[in-house]
Amino acid sequence: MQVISVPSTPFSGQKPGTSGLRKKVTVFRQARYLENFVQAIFDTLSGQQGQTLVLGGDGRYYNDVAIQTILRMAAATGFGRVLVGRNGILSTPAASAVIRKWQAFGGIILSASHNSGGPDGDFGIKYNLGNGGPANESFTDAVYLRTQEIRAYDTVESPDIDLSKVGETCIGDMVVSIIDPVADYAELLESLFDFDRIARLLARPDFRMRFDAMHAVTGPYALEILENRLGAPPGTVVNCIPLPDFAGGHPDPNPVYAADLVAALADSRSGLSFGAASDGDGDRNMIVGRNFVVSPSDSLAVLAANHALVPAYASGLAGVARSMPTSCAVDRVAEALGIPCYETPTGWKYFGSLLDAGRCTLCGEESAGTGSNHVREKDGLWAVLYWLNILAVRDLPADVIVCEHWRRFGRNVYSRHDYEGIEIAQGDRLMNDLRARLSQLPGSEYGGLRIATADDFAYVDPVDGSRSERQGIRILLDDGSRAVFRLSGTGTEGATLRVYLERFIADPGQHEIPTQEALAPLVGLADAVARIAAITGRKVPNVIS
Ligand code: VG1
Ligand code: CO
Repeated sequence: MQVISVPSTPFSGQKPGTSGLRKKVTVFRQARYLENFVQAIFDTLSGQQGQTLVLGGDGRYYNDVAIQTILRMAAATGFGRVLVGRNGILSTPAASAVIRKWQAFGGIILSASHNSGGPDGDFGIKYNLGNGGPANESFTDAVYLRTQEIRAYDTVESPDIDLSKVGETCIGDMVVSIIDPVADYAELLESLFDFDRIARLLARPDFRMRFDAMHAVTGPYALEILENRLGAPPGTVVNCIPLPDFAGGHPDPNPVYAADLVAALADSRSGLSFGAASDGDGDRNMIVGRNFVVSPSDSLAVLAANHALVPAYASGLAGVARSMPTSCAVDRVAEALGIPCYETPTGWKYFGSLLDAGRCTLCGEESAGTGSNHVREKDGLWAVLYWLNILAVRDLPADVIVCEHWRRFGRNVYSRHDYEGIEIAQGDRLMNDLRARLSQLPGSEYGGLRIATADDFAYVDPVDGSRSERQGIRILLDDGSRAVFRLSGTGTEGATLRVYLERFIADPGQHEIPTQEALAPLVGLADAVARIAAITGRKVPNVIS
């Protein structure tokens, strides 16, 4: 088959962020935009000839078009086989599972995750390595450099492939295998948890759960696993049909965008005892008890503390890892278990080397991401099944389990305040000003709170020694409270300032204090120190999670 080299010129700004390249669909639809980026990935790889690539996405608008383009380019660069999810669908954790199971060379995942979709929404693309995890910073930096010097991309002439049926076809010498997107993943999850016990819980008349797929990719996965394999009553999975625009919603499982689910669990007439949701590409999870939203940081700590109840983890955890802004709740569990706890920059790509080296078993982020060494991505349904396994064994509601956890370990009261859509220049100015004043902050006082230390988080990977700078500004107070500031690396419009707030309360008598009330003095300090209102003009955040 003849490879056609199509002349091209670089686009500015094709720099992958926290999780791949994310832009508006209108940007991706420009001629040669996607092609340039894919060619830059293929140019950065070496040895892909004859190898297997995994390809799929969250089904959002433009997924189908992009898959056809990438298939032709994969044939041109010499891949021997591409495994594509039927209809171009693969959730992020499922893609990771497929890469690992079939020992693929790597994978391309098409998703902008929790960002909105549709013709005016967002699209995204990222490359995962043969371990099933997101490519590390040195790879994404190399891809970016390549996008800046690209002169042509390679493709072949070939009609679109029908992606709707499982089976094999060819583009030239390259085999295109269309696979069931759910099967390998469901089989893997079934091997980790006590499905019989979870099935018995789901059959109980006094236990009713709802899983909200938010019209995103987890619908078919949750239907197969929760309703078909575990026998949950029909209707347990809601909003289960993936739509290219997520029905106009924001597929981000937090109390703002999944407000319906939270409200249903707060209403005793619903009869629901447990709720869960996942995001656009199926790697995030929200866990909701009766009138109780579990903070993702607490969730990670609870999963770690209860590992002995879950078959795959019963023999012990090698260690745990959390991103720096995630609360220190899991650190306390690690200490009690006598295992290491690693603190990494934000983004799942930093967990890969720790997992590969066997240094940690569970990892998580405050942004509703939790996962383990079963894949190299965070995994929404995995977290839900882990919780169900715990509930089934302990026979207690989720809220009681969390409150008991606090009594044993103390409570790390935690919240993230997002200021979305501020001007890029304002975001940069705020961070630069703060960075410039870091050395003067220790010892200063705001509203009775005293700053002990302040720094800009840098990380040295303990396995490969690679260094990542400027990963978030941390302000630590005398009483152990923290405020962390960073700019989002996944947004597509303006800048988003994230302020992460944490305060430890040991006294069980104070554990019931509402989160925002407990954090109010710290919120005041964060605003004063970073001059948020003064620089951005915003007095309050627009998303609180
Ligand atoms: C956000 C989260 C981060 C997460 C990333 C990708 O990044 O804060 O914890 O890893 O999204 O998640 P940022 O740079 O916007 O803060 V997902 O579900 O988009 O793949
Ligand atoms: Co996601």
